Amino acid sequence: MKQKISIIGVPMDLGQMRRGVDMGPSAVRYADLNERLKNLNYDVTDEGDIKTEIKERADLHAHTSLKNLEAVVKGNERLSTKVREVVEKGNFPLVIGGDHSIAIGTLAGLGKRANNLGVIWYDAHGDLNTLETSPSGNIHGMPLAVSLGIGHEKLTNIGGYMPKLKPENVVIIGARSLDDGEKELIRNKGIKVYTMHEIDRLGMTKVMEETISYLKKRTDQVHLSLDLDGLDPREAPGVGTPVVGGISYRESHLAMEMLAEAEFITSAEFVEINPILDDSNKTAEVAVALIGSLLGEKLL
Ligand code: 6HN
Ligand code: MN
Ligand code: MN
Ligand code: MN
Repeated sequence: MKQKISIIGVPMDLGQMRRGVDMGPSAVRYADLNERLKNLNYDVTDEGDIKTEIKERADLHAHTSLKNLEAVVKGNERLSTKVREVVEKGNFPLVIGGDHSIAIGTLAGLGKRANNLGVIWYDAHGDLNTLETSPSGNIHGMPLAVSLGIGHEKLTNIGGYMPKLKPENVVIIGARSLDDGEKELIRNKGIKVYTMHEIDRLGMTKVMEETISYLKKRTDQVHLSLDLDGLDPREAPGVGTPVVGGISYRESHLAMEMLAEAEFITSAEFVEINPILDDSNKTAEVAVALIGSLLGEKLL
């Protein structure tokens, strides 16, 4: 029997300042996520959307320069509880965003159950900023640091414990835009990173082989946190912080297939899908295709 999948939508847009990313879960559902998974013979439950605050009522002028701190904390607490429930039922959590600040809640929900949680962070960015190093104050640039226990305590304590992750259990793939403070954190913590340079040099096959064997040695569960801006904006234009020179659709498809073959991923999230910035619904369609490959879709 195949594992049951629980889809969790998170219409969060308060981790950054562009409108529209809260419509990501709808765009992905519209691109037939459910049907795609049912065709793979999964038993799928759509858990609906996590309640998030709306921008007008958000605390834009909170006491810190972290934007919308209280509202981001609230949404992520709810998400964390939901993810924990889904994991306790034995289902595979498939979280659809929303901006990348939601990784804080997802990882908080997962980390309680895993002894040694691993993460693949597929992204143009490191998302390793803190209030001190952030150029924007946007929390979607901080979730990986927060999950390592670095950052504002209201964020690092979501789920009631910290840290959620060990730095040696993280692999970043696709990085091509890192702020100075993020570079320093990567060096100090010894976080494994495949920048676009390594992807170009080694090829995606080698990058994924190395990533899988690295994480297999040290973790008991592996979460995939896939930011659509990891892909090249020509192929995934519907994102709020595009960076040229990204991972191709083919490389991403291959990466997902290799993860499927290794039967390695125990939870996943697909984030930063913004249909307002998209070319038709292309980016959501790319996300659904990648989810299909990740969950075992094959041509023959
Ligand atoms: N994302 N490093 C920039 C910042 O504002 O901290 C961009 C972050 C983008 C975050 O795409 O998930
Ligand atoms: Mn990101
Ligand atoms: Mn990004
Ligand atoms: Mn293929």
